[in-house]
Parts: sequence; structure tokens; C-alpha cells
Amino acid sequence: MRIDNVELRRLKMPLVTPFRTSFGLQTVRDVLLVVATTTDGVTGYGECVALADPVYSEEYVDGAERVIARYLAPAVLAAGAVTAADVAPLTSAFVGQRMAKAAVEMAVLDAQLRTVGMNLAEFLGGVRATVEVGVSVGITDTVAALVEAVRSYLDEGYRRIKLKIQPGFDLLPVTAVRDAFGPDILLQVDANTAYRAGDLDRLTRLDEYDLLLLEQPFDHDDLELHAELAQRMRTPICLDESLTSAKTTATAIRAGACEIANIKAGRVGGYLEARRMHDVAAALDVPVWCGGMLETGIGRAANLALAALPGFTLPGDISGSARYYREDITAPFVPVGGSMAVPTGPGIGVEVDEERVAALTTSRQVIR
Ligand code: SMG
Ligand code: MG
Repeated sequence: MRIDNVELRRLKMPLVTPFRTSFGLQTVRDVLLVVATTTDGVTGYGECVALADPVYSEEYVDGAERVIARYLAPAVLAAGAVTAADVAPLTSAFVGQRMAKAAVEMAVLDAQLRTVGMNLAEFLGGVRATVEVGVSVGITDTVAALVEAVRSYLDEGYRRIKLKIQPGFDLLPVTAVRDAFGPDILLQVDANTAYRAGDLDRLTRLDEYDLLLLEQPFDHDDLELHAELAQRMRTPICLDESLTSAKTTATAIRAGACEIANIKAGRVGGYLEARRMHDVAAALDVPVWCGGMLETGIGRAANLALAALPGFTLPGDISGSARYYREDITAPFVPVGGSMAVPTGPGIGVEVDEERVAALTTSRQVIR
């Protein structure tokens, strides 16, 4: 397979509800799609998970677009015959840029699988037709508003709730949600690196609430502090921002800093590395789950395929389209009884609504 051209499209998609994390408030998803077309005329889609600003990691969407246009796409286009497995070695001279690389690899992989009529979940080694999903609930102005938000998600059938926390919005909201909905709901929290060493004692008090896990309380490069907290807490410590590859995952697990792993293909450079990360975690007996980056239906389809792998034993941040967007750019994903069907079509398994994409597009460029 040869790639004839790579189109980069930027889309603006308003979020149904503004999403507040310890990083700040997000009201719009600034989407970057990578569309790879082969010389045989087959089109593959990739979605870049970089946010508008470099707050979750160093990458941001304007930068990712520039990196793909200037470095990654030309490397793939110049290579001649390629498969998805070639993308990482072809672009390894460029340091980091994992979200940009992941988007390019995903587009090539989708085109490759569509060419041969194979489904992504099947290709990755998925073992289930449906996966349990949860919802990530942002920080709210009041605890009462949070309880109402959680109530509406539970009414929609979600059985696992993740609360975003930060210093000043942690013990109280968690207590309120436990008091309102009892001990049976699956509850976990995510701090997105908002805490410091002086918060160890306060965080330890979260042990009272029977949480599934506590996600990324400290800086991405502070394995030592995560390991110390893991020693002191009964609640499992889960890492997200810290895990940038299968290798750093193994290091974090061996350091005692990571008892559960959040896997996001974009954060680790693509679905192929995400599968290796899954394999490493399984070998070291660490459960994994699929994280989310407010993806459109394109990224969501691929995440469902990844979450079909055997080690994904915890519900992922893969909510229904309606949690994010009034209108998605694929047929809407709808959870049923807290689970979602893994797409079964060729490639990522779903068709992209090109008219809808065109209507939302703010800019495009084609690299040949
Ligand atoms: O896609 O449902 C989703 C969002 C899940 O909370 C979510 N993602 O740290 O896990 C995380 C965050 C990263 C994005 S913050 C804007
Ligand atoms: Mg997280």
C-alpha cells in the first residue's frame, strides 16, 4: 500500500456540557483529523487527541498539525510502500510528538485494514463484542450541581462514574456522591496532576470512599511520590499522564507507582504501542482501562476496538456521543445498560459522515 496524499482537517465541535478539569474549562473540541488516501483510492481516518492548549501534555493541536504537515506526513509519503507498523520507525527521528504520530498511524492503519476488509478490533486481538463504559464528570460550581450531573448519567445507564478532583474540590464532592448514590456505584477520581507532596495526608483520606482507583494525583514525572502514596493507600493508584510508552509503563509498575493503567493510544504514539502497553501491563498483572480525550465518533470507534482486548477489565472513559456532541461525525454511539458495542466494519468499523465533517471544517490542507 502506498499513501498518495494526507489531508489535515480542523473542525470546531461545541461540547454539549462545558468540561472543567484541574487544567481549566473546555467548551469546544478543536478537532484535527488526518485523512490518508492510498494510491488505490482507499481512505483512512485518524483523529489527533491533542487539546487546544498544551495543558495535558506538551502537545497542542496547532503544533500537532504543523508537525504532521512538515515532518510526519512527508516521511510517510516519501517511504513508498507502507503499513501502519512502518509509521513509528519512519518518524522516530522526530522526538516526542506522540499524539501527532498516533493520528498519522491511525489513518494509515484504517486505510490498510479497509484495503483488506479487516476490522480493527479483530486486527488488535479483541475478545469481546461489547465493552463496559463509564463517564468522566467535570468539576462543577457546586457540589449539588455535581450530584445532579451524576444522577443524570446514572439514569442513562452508566454504572461507572469518574469525578474530576483538584485541591478544594475533592473530599466534599466524593462524600456527596457516595451519600447520594450509595456504595454500589463504581466510583473513581482523576486529579490530572493537581496535587503536591504536601497533600499526601489529605489524599489518603480518600480511602474512606471505596474508590475503584485514584488517577494521576501528581506530576507526570514524579513516580516516587506516586509510589509513596500507593504504599500509604488502600485505593489503587492509576497513572495516565505519566505513561508515555510500554516501556515507561513497565518502569512505573516496577517502581510501585502504578497499580492500574489508563491506556490512551494518542498518549503513547498509537494503537500499536497501546497494544504493547496492554501486553506489558497484563504480563505484570496490572489491570488496564481505556482513557478518553473527548474524541469524535472516529476516535471513539477505535477506542472501543482497543478496549475489546482481554486486559481491559475496567470500564473505560468511552461515553456515548450524546455525552460530548449534539451531532457526531459518525452514526451516534449509544451505550446500552452501561455497555457499548465494538464496531465490526472494516478498519475503525464505522463510516464517517463526510457532509457533516465538511460543514464543521474550519480549515484544511493537503500534503502530497
Ligand atoms: O473522553 O470522556 C472523555 C474524557 C475523559 O476525563 C477524561 N479525560 O485525564 O483522563 C483524563 C481526561 C483528559 C482530558 S481533560 C480535558
Ligand atoms: Mg486522566
